[in-house]
Amino acid sequence: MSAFLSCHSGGASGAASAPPLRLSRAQLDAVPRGVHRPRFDPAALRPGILHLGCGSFHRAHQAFLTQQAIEAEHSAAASGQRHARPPAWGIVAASLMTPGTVQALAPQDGLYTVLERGPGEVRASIVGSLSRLVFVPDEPLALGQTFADPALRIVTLTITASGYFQDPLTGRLDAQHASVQQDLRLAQPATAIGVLVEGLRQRRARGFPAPVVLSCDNLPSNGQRLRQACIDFAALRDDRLAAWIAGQVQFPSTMVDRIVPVTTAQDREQAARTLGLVDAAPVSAELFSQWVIEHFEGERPRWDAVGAQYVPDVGPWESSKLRLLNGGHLAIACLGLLAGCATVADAMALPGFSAYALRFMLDEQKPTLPPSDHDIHAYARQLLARWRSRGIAHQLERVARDASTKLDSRLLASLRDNRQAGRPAPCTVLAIAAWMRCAACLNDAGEPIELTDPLHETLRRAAAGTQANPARMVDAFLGIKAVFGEDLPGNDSLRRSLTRAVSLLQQRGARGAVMACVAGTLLDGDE
Ligand code: CS2
Repeated sequence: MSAFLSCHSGGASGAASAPPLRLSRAQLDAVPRGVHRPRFDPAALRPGILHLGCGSFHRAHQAFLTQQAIEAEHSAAASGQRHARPPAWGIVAASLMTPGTVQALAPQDGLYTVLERGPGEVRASIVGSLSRLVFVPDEPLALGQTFADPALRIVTLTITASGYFQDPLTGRLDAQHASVQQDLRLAQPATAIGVLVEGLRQRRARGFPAPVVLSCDNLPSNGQRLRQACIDFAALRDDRLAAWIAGQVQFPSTMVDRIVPVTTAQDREQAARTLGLVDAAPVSAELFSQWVIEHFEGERPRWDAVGAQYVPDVGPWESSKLRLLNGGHLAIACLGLLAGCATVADAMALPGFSAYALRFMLDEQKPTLPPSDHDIHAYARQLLARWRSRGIAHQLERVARDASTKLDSRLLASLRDNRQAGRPAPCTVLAIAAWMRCAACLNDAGEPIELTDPLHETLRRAAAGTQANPARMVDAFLGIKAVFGEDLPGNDSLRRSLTRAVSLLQQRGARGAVMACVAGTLLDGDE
């Protein structure tokens, strides 16, 4: 596996004035020994997987583990045969909306560096599992060719919640969504769901078996959601296709976990120093990585040989990850942004934030988890250590991105459970109030916060003019049905709790409010 390294400088060419060369297959031999290189010939790798949404998370998680799985299988098969071909699990990595990653990776033959940051150490590995890169708008026919290859056996996706176009209240595809409507008019669809359904249509038309489709997004029951989105989309075109998808395509749910911050100029500099080559698209990640996959039938890379777990029901893993990790992240992000912090580690270093996060996880999220034998206390302690890790500069603005689509599964689902059980949840209420305050895009010191959100305009309108009046502000936000549904806006006790929390944030700032919450002076409901 990856070797530990100490960074060094210098270009591969050796000539002081020559510009450093770019990472590519031709330069692999020039990479220093301390850096892990693919243990197979990336040029000989034939594709077997299509990935939609080629962002940093995919490259630091599924593509990285797939490389290790290929190596595990290849070294077993190749012992004694020097020229054995690597198993056909190369990834066709497709970006649907932004060309940046594909453009950066193309001159590098798809190769890039993963910098795994642990306490006081960085491991560098070059990943060669991306066998083809596609920016879909530039190559509209490329994915058709991929689906037409019977060697395609698995499709994976990281498209975020907003890529599913699902009505949060019904869980069904929002057929009126402008992107869905546009896809229905196009011969070559542009959305991930449209592309996937079109690819499945072609498989059916050719009489090929359907690939297994694995959602790798942080959503509850992500496999079922993706299945429903595909069936609903297909039904808008052809009921028989919808029935075939329902009957023939497996959509196992998965839980994916690895903290992957946005790549920075420092990451690129570190990759260049380490490799002696320019890598325009390295990714930085924590050492921790987890992948839990629901059982399915069919071929797959040896993911289980490199740490992935197959289980009959992903539910317990998914709930604790969404509610403790992602919910905790969102709470820390909203409060940390108001407090003027840039990263998760910065926020976790503020007084009271660790105690707040622990209370949020153990007192408010843990009681809402499905029964399991998982050690949730150990999980929560491990999360605190992961969040405090100084090596990982995980931007709060990135965690809070698209927060309106994350609130439901990370904070509101447990809030509903807690209210039903009569359990107060002041930490959760404070996090939601902080999210409302963040929508005004100013922190406690009056400095700007940069947030992107599909409901940006709606949020801005709710925040406009209500800043001075917490009760009006809470009413304006609770009225957003796409976030709070039909039930929560009418809940007077919640309205009062949120109003108290917004007032507290106004008066004492996020730092003071967190301290008050930890001290037990922020009340929720009629406790
Ligand atoms: C984060 C996740 O941005 C977010 O919503 O909570 O990206 C988180 O870092 C990953 O899910 C960790 O596996």
